[in-house]
Amino acid sequence: MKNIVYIGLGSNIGDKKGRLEQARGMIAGIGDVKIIQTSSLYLTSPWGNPDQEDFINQVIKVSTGLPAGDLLDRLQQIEIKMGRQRNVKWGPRTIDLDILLYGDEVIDSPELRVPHPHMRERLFVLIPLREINADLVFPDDGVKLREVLVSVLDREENRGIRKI
Ligand code: PH2
Ligand code: MG
Ligand code: MG
Repeated sequence: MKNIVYIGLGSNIGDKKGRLEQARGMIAGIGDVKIIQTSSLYLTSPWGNPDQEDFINQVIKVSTGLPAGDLLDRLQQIEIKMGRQRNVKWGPRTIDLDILLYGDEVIDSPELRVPHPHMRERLFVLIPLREINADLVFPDDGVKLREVLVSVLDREENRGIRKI
């Protein structure tokens, strides 16, 4: 069975755009993963830790038969191959690949939480996701993406996100 999975991509070191392109190529190269749709690229202010460069973010939609844990392993292998160091929380990164949504599954394990626990607060996830699926409904609480976006947009004065 194939699942529809949304993956968030982010980079804020060096050739950010090139790294996202390389990461998409490597994701497409994972056996049993097919990229179905990609959002635009967005230049975004750093969230969580303001003392770092702006990010480039994107969301992609893939179809895969891999279980979530296996997909997570493969994405982490790509992060490592691309020179990702895990040190500073919310700090700079060459590449960050986050599973945002995995079909309708709700996962709460030490390795992986889906829906991604911070995605509802982050315009750099919500806006590209809306570009791909404006009718999306969160599988855990049944809230609509468009409703979440209205309240986050209401709250954020400095939106710090622009399409590039
Ligand atoms: N990722 C983080 C922390 N802060 N800020 C932006 N704008 N984009 C990100 O992808 C991002 C962040 C941790 O994963
Ligand atoms: Mg992240
Ligand atoms: Mg991550």
